[in-house]
Amino acid sequence: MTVDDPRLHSIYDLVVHRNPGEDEFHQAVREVLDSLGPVIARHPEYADARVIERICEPERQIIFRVPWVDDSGRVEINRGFRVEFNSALGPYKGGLRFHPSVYLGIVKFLGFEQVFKNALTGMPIGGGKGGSDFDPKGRSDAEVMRFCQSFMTELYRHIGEYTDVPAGDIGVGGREIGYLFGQYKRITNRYESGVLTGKGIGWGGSAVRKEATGYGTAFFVQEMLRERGESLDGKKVVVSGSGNVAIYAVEKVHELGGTVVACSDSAGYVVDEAGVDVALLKEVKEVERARISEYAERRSGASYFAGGSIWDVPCDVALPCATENELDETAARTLVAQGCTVVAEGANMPTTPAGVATFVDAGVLFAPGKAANAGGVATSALEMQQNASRDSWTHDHAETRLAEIMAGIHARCAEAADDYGRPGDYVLGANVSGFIRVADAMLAMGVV
Ligand code: NDP
Ligand code: 2IT
Repeated sequence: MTVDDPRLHSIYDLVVHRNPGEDEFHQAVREVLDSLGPVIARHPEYADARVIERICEPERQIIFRVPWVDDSGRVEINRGFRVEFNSALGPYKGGLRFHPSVYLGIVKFLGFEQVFKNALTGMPIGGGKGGSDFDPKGRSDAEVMRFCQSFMTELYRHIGEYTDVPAGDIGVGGREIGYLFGQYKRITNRYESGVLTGKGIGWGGSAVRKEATGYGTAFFVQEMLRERGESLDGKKVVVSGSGNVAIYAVEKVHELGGTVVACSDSAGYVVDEAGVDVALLKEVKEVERARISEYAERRSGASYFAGGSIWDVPCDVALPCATENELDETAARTLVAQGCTVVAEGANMPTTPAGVATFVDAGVLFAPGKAANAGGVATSALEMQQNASRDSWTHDHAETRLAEIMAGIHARCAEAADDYGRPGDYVLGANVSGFIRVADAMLAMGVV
């Protein structure tokens, strides 16, 4: 992959220079700039107004101290972040990640991706992301609550239903959103439902938000396969991770006729040729918050592999749903050699650039995260709609909307790829389509 246009090359060099050491951010920028050469050739007005340089610079970056007290009475100090990347299309929108690996470069890569992903949904949402290097693993509910309360004690002044609307990401699910919302409400004395998404269904949350990212990824795969006159029926699928996105990707793949034969966590993976038992997976991961090894212990016929690579398991369809750069060139070659023909990213940037190139060269149908995992944020936007109108939709209605939105995203990617002479190139299609929507709004609003 190359940033071939000299103007794009110099923008990329500037991003690297101005954001030293932020490797994941550089990678995310490069992946988008690699697609934009033909766009600025056709639309010089974007380059003239320096839209790309502006898009690469976050509108606002907030870094703050998060002090809290653990169960033993020890004072802990974490670092909190919120990067408000782009508000051309709507309030900043994007998740919060709590994981020890979080630093500014991770939050900026996620925020940057979010801008284009959110544009691709066709909904009125800008892009942002936040989080902390707090590690929720092994922490009690009371510790997680105190951490969330301290985090919100700073964050509340920066967010709002018309300003910035956080949600979940790695390490942030319904429990954390509950604690965060409770503290926001307490500090502001406002029951402002639309300030956070991923809330519980009984207090302002949307049906299907919890399931939406994983379901959406499966729907996107279905759309890609339909182009080839195929379906998920009878397909063998491998899903990495076993968190929110992975669990519901497994569930929907099964409903659509595929069989998920392996999933993982950061310690290892399980193979279950009979098909992953979703009820047991939910019990182990959502209820008990235990390790995936526990699944294999309780399920006859399943095996656990400590460490190793889940991508060694042969499959027709691979869905990386854990974290960034989890699928490298070696893994991509193994997948292709063993007959994998479809890859859709449930996670954000899980495939390395060399991995993506391997898939593209091999003619694999490859869906980038900003298209394939956009169902989560799209359903967050549906939650915002319901909150704004004080309404609450049924599960079936929300799921129908999600399926329509994923079909729309697929169509936008496919049309942009066709338009730019690269049919079937979902990477180009997603980047170009998302970029044009943001860039046109920025042009209309002047130099701001
Ligand atoms: P969860 O915290 O629910 O689950 C994360 C899963 O990925 C766990 O199985 C975890 O294993 C594994 N994982 C996390 N970090 C690593 C790592 N460094 N190495 C190996 N495995 C790891 O998060 P989500 O399911 O919500 O998020 C998964 C991915 O999907 C992320 O890339 C996220 O940005 C993306 N995403 C999430 C959306 C959402 O709505 N939640 C929407 C769109 C994208 P372990 O438990 O061992 O840490
Ligand atoms: O990466 C993502 O799109 C998310 N973590 C979901 C963001 C959201 O606002 O629902």
